Amino acid sequence: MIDSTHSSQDQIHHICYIGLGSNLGDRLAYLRFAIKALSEIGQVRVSRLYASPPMGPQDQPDYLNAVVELVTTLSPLALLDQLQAIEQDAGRVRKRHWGERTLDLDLLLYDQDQIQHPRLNVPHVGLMERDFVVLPLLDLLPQATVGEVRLSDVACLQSATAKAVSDLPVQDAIQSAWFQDESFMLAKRQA
Ligand code: A4P
Ligand code: MG
Repeated sequence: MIDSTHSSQDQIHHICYIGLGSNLGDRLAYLRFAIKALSEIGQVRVSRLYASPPMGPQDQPDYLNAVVELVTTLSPLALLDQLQAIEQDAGRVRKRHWGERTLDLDLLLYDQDQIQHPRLNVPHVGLMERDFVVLPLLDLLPQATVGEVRLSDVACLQSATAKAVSDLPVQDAIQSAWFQDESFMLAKRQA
């Protein structure tokens, strides 16, 4: 499905997918902050923006979610360090499992690698069960397969509650804010 590529210096470029979530404070600003920070690590493409009710404790605000494709030379753990640093810079406080957060960055896929490490599991454990991850991932990779499974066939899509903000009627302001810098939104990766 996805494969690493080589630059002219033969430095390996890895194709990674990162799930973004926010449900505290200025959610859109936190997601845009994350995209800007990720674009400083490598080349990015960005999915549509989704609104989703919380998975987990229900006494928390709705989430905004998106997925970023990042092409980077970083190793998986070095990339995780960067993701956690960006979360910290966004004022992330860990209060409770699956609880509210200004910014959550999950490494969903790293090439086709399977990684089991005390700090990192890839593919991300919840990927196939979360419509708010699968839908934006499909924006970027419509033919995606993880292992033997086609993402467009996963069961969670049958009862999806996440909605593309562009499909919602009264979200014009948030939608235009998402697309105000179109240079990195769904742009084609340079060869
Ligand atoms: N870790 C292991 N594998 C990974 C990976 N692939 N990517 C470790 C990122 N981190 C990974 O994560 C806990 C530890 O997981 C990290 O220290 C890292 O070493 P965390 O972000 O500190 O804790 P968390 O996010 O509260 O826990 P968890 O289990 O990662 O929660 P999730 O899975 O991120 O879910 N509802 C909606 N609608 N939308 C959401 O985005 N997000 C969550 C959080 C809950 N409900 C949601 C949403
Ligand atoms: Mg997380």
